[in-house]
Amino acid sequence: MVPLKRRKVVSSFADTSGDEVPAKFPLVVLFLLERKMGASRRVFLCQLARKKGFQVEDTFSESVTHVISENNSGEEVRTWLDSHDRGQTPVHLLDISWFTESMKAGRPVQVLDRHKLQEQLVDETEVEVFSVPSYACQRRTTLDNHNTVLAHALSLLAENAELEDEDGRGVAFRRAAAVLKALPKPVTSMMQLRGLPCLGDHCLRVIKDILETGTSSEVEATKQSERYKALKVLTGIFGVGAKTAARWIRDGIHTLQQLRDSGHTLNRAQQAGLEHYEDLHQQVTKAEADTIGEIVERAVVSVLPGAQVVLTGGFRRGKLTGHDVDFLITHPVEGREEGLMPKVVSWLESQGFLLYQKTTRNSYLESNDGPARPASNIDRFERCLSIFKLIKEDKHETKQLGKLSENGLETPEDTCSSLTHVQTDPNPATPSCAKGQIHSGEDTGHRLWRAVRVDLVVSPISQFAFALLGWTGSKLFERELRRWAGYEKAMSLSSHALYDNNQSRYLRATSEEEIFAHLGLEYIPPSERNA
Ligand code: 8GT
Ligand code: MN
Repeated sequence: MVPLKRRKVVSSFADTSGDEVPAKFPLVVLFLLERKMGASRRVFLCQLARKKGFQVEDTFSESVTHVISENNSGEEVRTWLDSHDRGQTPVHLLDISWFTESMKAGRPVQVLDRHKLQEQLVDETEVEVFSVPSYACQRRTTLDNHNTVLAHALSLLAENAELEDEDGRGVAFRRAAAVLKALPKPVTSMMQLRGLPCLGDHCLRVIKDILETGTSSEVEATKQSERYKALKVLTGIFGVGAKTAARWIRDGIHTLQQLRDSGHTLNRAQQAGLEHYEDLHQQVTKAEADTIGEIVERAVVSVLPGAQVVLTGGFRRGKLTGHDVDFLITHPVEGREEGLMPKVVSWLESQGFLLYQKTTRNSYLESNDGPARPASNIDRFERCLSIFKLIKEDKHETKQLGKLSENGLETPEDTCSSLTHVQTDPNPATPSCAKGQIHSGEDTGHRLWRAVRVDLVVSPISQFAFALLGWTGSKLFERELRRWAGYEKAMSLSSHALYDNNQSRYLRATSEEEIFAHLGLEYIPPSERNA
């Protein structure tokens, strides 16, 4: 027997004329499951029960006390229930026999064992019910997980919500996907999910669909939808966000070609994004990230000896590929990093490494509202969003050319001079010639370079630990850290600092470990922040 909890007693209901009449049996609220019963039989039985003075709900709700089904197993009804209210609401799960006997008696008959659905066929003590902490920053999430299909499905719905500029829904799906990624085993039954955090009705429906049929109709429909495809293509252009893409779609633009033909004015970032579209959609490998790291390091130490470069983002979390490469730059002497970014950018530009760059100056030095409480979540470091020109390390071709140095790195000037006879591009190393002559439609197989998105951020050493934590990700892990800090600790965390509202002061930290300790969290290493 499923225990009945006290619930709000419905003491009246509307009769067919719409008038409120006192309920004959106020403690009994029926719900008839259409599954296997059929819609018309259900309508007939509901009318019959109402005529006899029973309260019958058309849709399942908290107030239902008796669920009646026909030809369903207890497990089937339980699964259905789980997908509706997380299976927490105690109700009688009854066979139609209880209903017919009650109709005959003109009152609810006593619930006997033979009326109850045999749902204990599955011994609940043998089903492993999962449990995970609520915040992603309290959990260890590695790159591998036991529920990739479910997590992918929910991530796709998250992506779709974000593409529709509905960030709240996006975060809800991301949180649910992260919970599934953190489970110790594959999910095989809805029962295992009871009591898990962040799994709302919508997510449970999707999971149930996949467990029962192998796919989710909603996910499949989303993937096929023209709007999703168009939003994905258009926001896939570097420099194009959800709002711009939606505007273009309203103008009838769904493809890159339609955008090119439309005559819409694109800003500099979008032009570069469109020009290098295909390259920027190729995953960046760890080897490529390391090569770029060596170049950035050369740039940084040549303009400021002693300065340090750290690979952050997904690669620091152990990912083998990424959509871009993120670096954090600092100098052990506070203040020496000031003005570093323009010099690094000039060096890289002079060497022909940049196809595009936009540098934002830092704003934390000028502001007076304190570094931990910026007006928005966007941080205020000196930052450079760029598109790098990376010489491909093709062993075959480089051997033929015989020009690469031992570590596979070569200055672009060398490449340029050595390649003039095999490329139509007279000077492929300079950004200007790349811009003029390379089109995104070009067969990249014949080119000896590729475009790669690279983000550079400069931080003073005093903020370095916070910046490192903030730029390592994942995005959800960061969001959860800030939520934890705010809701659980009355602190505010940013990529610049940690402010303790209780003590009205900033908490210093020189390592990520110290920040976790300030937050009262167990330290989670980067490779386990893949929420
Ligand atoms: P990827 O493989 O797709 O590149 O995956 P990723 O490296 O994890 O994602 P990303 O989009 O490159 O972001 C890397 C980290 O930088 C994330 O933790 C993200 O939260 C952080 N990040 C931004 N922009 C900003 C920003 O403006 N301020 C701060 N503090 N962090 C940011 O992407
Ligand atoms: Mn990244």
